[in-house]
Amino acid sequence: MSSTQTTLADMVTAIASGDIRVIDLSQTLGPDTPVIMLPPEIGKNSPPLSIERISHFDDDGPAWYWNVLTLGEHTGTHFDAPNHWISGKDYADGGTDTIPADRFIGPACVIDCSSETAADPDFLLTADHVQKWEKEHGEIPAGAWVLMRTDWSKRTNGDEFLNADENGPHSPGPRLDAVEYLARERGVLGFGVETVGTDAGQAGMFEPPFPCHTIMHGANKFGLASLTNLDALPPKGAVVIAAPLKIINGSGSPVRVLALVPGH
Ligand code: 23J
Ligand code: MN
Repeated sequence: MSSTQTTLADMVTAIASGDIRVIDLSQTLGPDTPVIMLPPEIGKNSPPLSIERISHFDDDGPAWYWNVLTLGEHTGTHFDAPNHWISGKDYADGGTDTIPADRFIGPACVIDCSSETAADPDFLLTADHVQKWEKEHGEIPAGAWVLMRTDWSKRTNGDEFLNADENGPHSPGPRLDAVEYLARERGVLGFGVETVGTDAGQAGMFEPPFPCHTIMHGANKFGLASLTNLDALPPKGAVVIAAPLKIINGSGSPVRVLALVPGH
């Protein structure tokens, strides 16, 4: 066997034995899944997911059960493609159907912001914070998923998850300098979060607005939103697989995100 064949064979053996564990980073997707709520003055909103039954072992289909889904591309645990944002709209490989499949797999760097976020729901991750992580764990490699752990996924109540008041939503996210550093100095694959979108709740009022979407997608990078179980990942050493549906010219899609981690 070639060494690559050995690597793959070892991998499936290790998954079967539990030496490599598979951690599901996806939330269950349903009609109650929280969807981002944009102020109507800035744009139209995405509806919640709805499920319509076609048949359930009945007159409409005696031996089969199936449903029709109606949902936005950016619902629940989902992937943001570069063409989702005006800054990334012209990449020939920037849609869900044109992104090369090898870009759906990458090493993960997990930055734990859970204590900061517990103290301040509007906490912003800075470039300085990222560099402190690098001093401890080593340089973020090119092509890495950078995942911001906030424990926000533990807010299982939709109102607490969106956390809006009269001034809009309050949830953590990255500051402009952090996303510039990750996209330009580190060449990451993308940025993933536990919150409803990759930008902070208040980011519509930042300059530029929605810096994570603007900078990451402008650099042909991806986003992952509404992740869970980031507290089960090591700071480095996990491999993340996040492959969106191959929607024609899609701007994103719900996705089953898997992390492979050392089991012992
Ligand atoms: C549309 C407009 C603003 C934002 C978003 C979508 C998302 O967060 C998203 O799901 O990509 S901030
Ligand atoms: Mn999105």
